Amino acid sequence: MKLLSVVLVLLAPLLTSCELFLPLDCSDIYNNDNGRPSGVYTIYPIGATSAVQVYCDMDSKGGRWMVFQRRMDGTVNFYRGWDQYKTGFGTAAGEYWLGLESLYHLTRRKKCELLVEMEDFEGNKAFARYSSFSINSQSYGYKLQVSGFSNGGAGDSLTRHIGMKFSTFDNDNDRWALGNCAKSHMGAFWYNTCLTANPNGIYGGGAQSTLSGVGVSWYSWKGSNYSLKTISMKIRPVQ
Ligand SMILES: [Ca+2]
Repeated sequence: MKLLSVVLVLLAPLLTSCELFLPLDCSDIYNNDNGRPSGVYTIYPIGATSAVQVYCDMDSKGGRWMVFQRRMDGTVNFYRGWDQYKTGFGTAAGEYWLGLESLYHLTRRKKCELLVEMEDFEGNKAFARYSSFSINSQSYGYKLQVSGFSNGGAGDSLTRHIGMKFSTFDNDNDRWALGNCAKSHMGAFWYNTCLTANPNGIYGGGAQSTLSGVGVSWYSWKGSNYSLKTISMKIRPVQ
């Protein structure tokens, strides 16, 4: 007991002088040092024990963006079940899904905006932006709330998904009574009956009829038969 007290007394100044910096998101990292480049950082979306690596985009449209979904080369399998979409998978330096639980906590604490950037195999780029983005807790099926669309050439493929719960092949919360959108479109998303966007679909090369309806798609830009080269979904607090 005496030894413990001595240790605590010795540690006390050390603990306070360290003043641990535990960023909640990429915006905290940027605001702490706005010279930090885009790249992989550790954030703590649900407190000190919730360390998770994410890709921070410090360049696009003012930076501070935290990527929660990214496809770029097809190296990660996105056809996964509920538990994986809840906790996240993939690697922050490449393709990944942050996880619905972290996303819920991040969008609950701060009012966030959403940027969806995409690229086709011909080198064309486009984006869609939404001034407000949040999701509800798991008990509400991580229901999607998004509004305030502005067009960066990609068009609006998310509005049809507003108010939808998240669905995976093993947890059908969509509005299609006769089937499971996650299964028929080989992805996981806030499916309605069923979709106008499938960012977590099967990665493939562009306009392939074999991937019709199951590819990585954003209908208002390239239609349902085109599987995009890249797509990323990123959020930041509204300042
Ligand atoms: Ca269904």
